[in-house]
Amino acid sequence: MNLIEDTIAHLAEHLENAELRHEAVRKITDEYPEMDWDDAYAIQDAIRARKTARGTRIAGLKMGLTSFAKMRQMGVSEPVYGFLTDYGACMDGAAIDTGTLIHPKVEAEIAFVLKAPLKGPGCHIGDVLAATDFVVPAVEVIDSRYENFRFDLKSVIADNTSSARFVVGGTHRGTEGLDLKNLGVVLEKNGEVVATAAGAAVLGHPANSVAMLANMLGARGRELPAGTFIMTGGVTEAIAVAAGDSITVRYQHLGTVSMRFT
Ligand code: OOG
Ligand code: MG
Repeated sequence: MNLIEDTIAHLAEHLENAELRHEAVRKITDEYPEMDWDDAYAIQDAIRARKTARGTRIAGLKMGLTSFAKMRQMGVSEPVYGFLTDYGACMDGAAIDTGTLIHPKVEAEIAFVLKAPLKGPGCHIGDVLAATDFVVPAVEVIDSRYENFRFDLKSVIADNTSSARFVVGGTHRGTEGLDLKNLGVVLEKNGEVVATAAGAAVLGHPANSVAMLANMLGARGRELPAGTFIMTGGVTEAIAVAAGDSITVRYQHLGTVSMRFT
């Protein structure tokens, strides 16, 4: 760690205020270039602590930048993780108010719910499949608190990996007999197909994303408890949305997830 406790607390307040006021700020590494990975996750943890102290419940965890499409889009090279909040959860078909967001984008994702805990290091795809209760389609609405979504990895980790809203829909299924690698995903904006992908876009298989999360948390002495809801990361690049847009994502074997923006 290179930042002192006061600076971590100050940056957590700064970034959380940007979220709550829906006002973009400059990426924090501009002012604190010495910030390291532990500092970045410490700021994210401090934002989480601010929220839980106010009564917010943590709804799950998310991996981000797990696909080449996303890494290319954002110009970064490694996955990151963050948390999901209860107030971020939206119903399938929901109207999402863009007035509470800065510059939202949507991402088609495959989410996992665990029936057994997972703890890294050494967690692999087999452990994940054995510990999975079911998978369910989900769309993440990301909203970087940084101007023009311009950030580096440390800044985006501190900003809770742009987490804002998420919509769970479709049908849930066990992984038995479900080919998650070849599972097709079609993203439509206002009735037009704007992105397509298969599950393998995420680290070769979306379960690898959960394994990587368990290993990243394991390195920090944490585990994934049974029952955890995990979003594995966008299978395509993120698609910008504005008031008036409607989004439908069709998942092979898992149904559809829809929302509109007002
Ligand atoms: C960071 C969050 C990326 C994903 O699914 O890849 C993410 C960002 O691109 O703003 O959630
Ligand atoms: Mg995402």
